[in-house]
Amino acid sequence: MIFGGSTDQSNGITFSALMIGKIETTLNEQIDRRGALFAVLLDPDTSDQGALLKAGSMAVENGADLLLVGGSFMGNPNLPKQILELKAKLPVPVILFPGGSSQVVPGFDAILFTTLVSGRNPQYLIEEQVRGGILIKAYGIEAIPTAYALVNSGRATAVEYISNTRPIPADKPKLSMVHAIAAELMGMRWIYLEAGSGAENPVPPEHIAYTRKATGLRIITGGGLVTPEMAAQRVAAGAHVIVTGTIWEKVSDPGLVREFASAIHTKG
Ligand code: 1GP
Repeated sequence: MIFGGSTDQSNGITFSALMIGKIETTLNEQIDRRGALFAVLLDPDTSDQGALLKAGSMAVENGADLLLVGGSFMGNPNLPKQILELKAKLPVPVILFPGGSSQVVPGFDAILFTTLVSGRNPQYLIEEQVRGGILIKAYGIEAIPTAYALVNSGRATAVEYISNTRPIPADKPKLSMVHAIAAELMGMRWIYLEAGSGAENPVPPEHIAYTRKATGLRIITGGGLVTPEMAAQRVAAGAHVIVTGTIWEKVSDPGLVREFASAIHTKG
């Protein structure tokens, strides 16, 4: 079972926990093998039917290890069909990175089941999860329990505006660390340190380093990463997954994708 509980009654105690699914296991194995993984974020709202597949293929053929699909809004009725096409043609996990419960649609290999831990807005701490959880179970999508922490990137981002939350100050890396510790103790296994799509400044490496030192969480980071050097600095600080999105809407350069891949893959 991908999404289910396990029970153990050997001591007369019954417990139930979210098991690590197939996709999360694959990601963990790949991280061990490659050092860190390269994720490309695709915009689900592209009006051109073939654009998602074209962008995904360019990324994967040149070294991306996984595809994330998501945004603050999703209004594409053809998305489930396009996701199935992506999955059929590309040999990498296709993972939903939702901005809210209304974006949960079938077809994905897995979903980053996020909680906006840097905020204090109950809508993104529990409300969206209650609404989305039942759909995720019904569709049989593997959930990857992920803390989502927004770090100030200079100017207001769409996530900040939409979620009505304040980001963690950029010069306070220990604040990311304490949110990560809390998330780990709540049972989350991953944390996404986010500067926001198209951020002016990416998450400073110190936030990643403190989080890595204090927790066993897998660390994803993204937002404003536009050069392979920026990516390499975050991997050196301890990031396990680097996410890039906006850059590929501006530059469609297979050579640059390969440069990112080799900056991120420190092993293998
Ligand atoms: C956004 O972290 C991702 O959630 C990617 O950000 O679009 O700035 O690469 P960019």
